[in-house]
Amino acid sequence: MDTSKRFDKGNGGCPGIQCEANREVLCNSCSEGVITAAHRVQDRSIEPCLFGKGGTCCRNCNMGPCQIIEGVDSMKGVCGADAATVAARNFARIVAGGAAAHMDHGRGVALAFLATAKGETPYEIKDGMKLRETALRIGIDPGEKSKTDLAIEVGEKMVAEFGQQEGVLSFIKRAPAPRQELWEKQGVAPRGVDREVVEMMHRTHMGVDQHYEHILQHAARCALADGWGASMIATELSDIMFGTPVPIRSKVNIGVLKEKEVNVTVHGHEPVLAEALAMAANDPEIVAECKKVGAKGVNLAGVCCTGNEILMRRGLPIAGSFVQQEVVLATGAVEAMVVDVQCIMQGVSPVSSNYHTSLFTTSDKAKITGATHIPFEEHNAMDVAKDILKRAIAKFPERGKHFIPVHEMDVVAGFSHETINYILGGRFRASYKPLNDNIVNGRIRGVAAIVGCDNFRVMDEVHVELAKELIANNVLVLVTGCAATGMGRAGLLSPEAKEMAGDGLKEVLEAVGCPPVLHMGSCVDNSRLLIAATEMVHTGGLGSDISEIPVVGCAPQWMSEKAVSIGQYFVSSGAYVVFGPSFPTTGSKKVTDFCFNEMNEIYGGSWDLAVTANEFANKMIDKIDARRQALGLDKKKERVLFDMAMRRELGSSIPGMGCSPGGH
Ligand code: SF4
Ligand code: MSK
Repeated sequence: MDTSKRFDKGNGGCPGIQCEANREVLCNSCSEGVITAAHRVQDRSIEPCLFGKGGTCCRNCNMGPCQIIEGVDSMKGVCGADAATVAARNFARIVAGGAAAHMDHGRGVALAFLATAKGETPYEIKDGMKLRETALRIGIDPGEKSKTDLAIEVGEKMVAEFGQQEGVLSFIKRAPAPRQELWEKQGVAPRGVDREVVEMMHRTHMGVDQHYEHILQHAARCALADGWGASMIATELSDIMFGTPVPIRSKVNIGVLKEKEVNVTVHGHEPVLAEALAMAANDPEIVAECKKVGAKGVNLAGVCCTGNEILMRRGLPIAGSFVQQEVVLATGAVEAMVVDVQCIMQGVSPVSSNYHTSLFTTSDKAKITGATHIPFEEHNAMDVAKDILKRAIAKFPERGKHFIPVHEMDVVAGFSHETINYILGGRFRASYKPLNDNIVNGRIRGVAAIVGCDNFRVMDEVHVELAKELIANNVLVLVTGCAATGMGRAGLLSPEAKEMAGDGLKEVLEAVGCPPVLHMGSCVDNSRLLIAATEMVHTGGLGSDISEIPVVGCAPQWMSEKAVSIGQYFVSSGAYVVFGPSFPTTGSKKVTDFCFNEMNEIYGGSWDLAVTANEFANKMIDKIDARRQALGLDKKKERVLFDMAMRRELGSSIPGMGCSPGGH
C-alpha cells in the first residue's frame, strides 16, 4: 500500500505545504530560487525504496546489501537470513538509534545538572521541591541536606545510571507494580541506559541474534531504557534546573519573527543552549549592542523541540516545527539560526546562504558544512551565548529583501504532570482524582496522546484533523513535539478551542479552565505522559495497570527514529499506539503480526497502523471504548462521525480561528 502523499504544485510553481504561512513564504519573491525539502520531496527520483520501507533490505554485512521477500526462498540473504530476521533487526536498530538520541540528550542534561549543582555554570537549581521529591524517588534521603549537597548527590546518581551494568534503572520503580513485575518476568527491565543500546547493536550485528521475537524483546528493553530512563532523567533534571513548567501564554508560527528586532532562531533539542541564549538576550551589553544597529532588541524564537522547551518554561514563541525549519530562513528576516542536535536538516545551510543569515553549530557532536562552529558547553555558556548574539546583531543592518507572514496563533503551553495535578485538584488536594472521576462518569471518554514529528511525505494536517475529531468525541488530548506546534498553529492550544469539544469534555474544561489539547513539551517529555498514565492508575478506579486505563497514543506523521523508540516504550508500558502513514516492518508479516498482535498478549499494549485522520480516530476511540467496557464503565457511547463539511464548520465556529492550520 502506498501511503505517501505528494505536495501539489501551488500557485506559480511554488510547492504546496502544510500551512498557509509556509505557502506564503515559499510563494513570495523573497524566496525565489531557494530550494527546500518541500521542493525536493516532489522529485520522483527520491521515491522511497519498497524494500527499505518495509524493513527487508539488509546491509549488515558486505555480502549484501540483500533485498529479501518473505516466503520466497530464492529471496533470502546470502547468509540465509529471512525477512522476519531482517525486518526485526532493522526495527530494533531504529529503536536503538532513536533511544540513543534521547540517551545522549539525557546524559548532556545530567552532566549540566551536576555541574550546576557544583556552582560551575550560570544556571541554578530552581525547583527545590521537585529536587527533594526526585531524591526520594531514586532512593536518596533528603533529610537535612542542603540544596547543593542534595543536588550533587542526585546528579551523581543520575549520571551513574548511564554506565550502570546491573540492577534496574531508578525511575522504573515509578511504574505501576504489576508492570514492573511483568517487565521482570519478561526479562526486559533495563539495567543501564547505555548498556541496552550497545547490546541492541551487538545482537543485530551479522550472525548474532536471529530469532525475530527475541530481537524484538530486546528492542522493548532498549526503548524502556529510553522512556523510563534517559528521557525521564532529562525531563526531571531539566525541570529542577530550569523550572517545572506551569501554564504560560505565547505564540507560534512564522509570524512571530519581528520586523524591528534581531531575529535569532534556536533549533534542535537540548535546553541548556537555549536557556543560556534566553538569559543573555536581556543582558545590558546585548541590549546596548542592539541599540547601536537600530534594533529594538533580540527576538529569540524556537524551532522544533528547542522551541517546545523555551515555550514551556519561558513563554518564548515558536517560529516553526520540523517542516518549517527551512521556510523560517526563507523569510530572509532571520539574522542567525543556532542549532545543537537532532532534526536539523542539512538543507538549512544552503537556504541560509541565500541570505545574510548566519548558521551556527554548537555541539561537539554535530557540524554542518557551511555553518560556523562555536563550541558550547555549560561551563562557558554565557560567553558563548553572548558571542553568538553579538554576531547575530552585527548581521541586522545587512537584512535585505524579506517577508514575514502575518500568521501567528495564541497558545497556552506548560502542562507538566505537576501542573495537571494542581489544576485538577488545587494546591491543597492536588490529585488526578477529578480526571479519573470524569472518566468514570463518562464526561471524559478517555485520554489520547498525539506525539511526534511532522513529515514532508504527509500533505494533510492529520494531527489537527484527528485532534478535532477526538475532542468532539470527549477524548482529552495530550500533545508533545512538533505535533504540538501544529496544534498550536491551528488554534487547538487555546482555551477558546474548548468550543470544539463534546459536551462532557467541554463541561470539565470550563470548570478547570484549560484547553482541550494540553501541550506537555518536547520529545523527551513524552516521559511526562508515562508519569501521567501511572498517576491515573495510582489514583484508582481505572484498573491496576496502564494496560487497563482508557488511554491511547499515536504518531500520525512520524519521521524520526526517536518516534519509534517512543512508540515502543509506550507499547511495552501497556499502551495501544497507532503510527502512520507507514510502519517500518510491513515487508514481514511475521514481524508485523508480532508488533500488532502478539505484543498485546505480552504487554497488553500493541502497535497499529492508520493513514487518514478518520482512520486514526476510529481505531483510537474503539480501543478507548473497549477498555471502558472491560472496566465495566459502559453503556455504549454515542459517536460523532465526522465529514469534511463538519470539520470546516467546527473550525470557523470559533472567533478568530479559521480552518486553516496557518492561523492568523
Ligand atoms: Fe545479506 Fe545476511 Fe549480510 Fe544481511 S547479514 S547483508 S542478509 S548476507
Ligand atoms: S523535534 S523528533 S521532528 S517531534 Fe523533537 Fe519534531 Fe519529531 Fe524532531
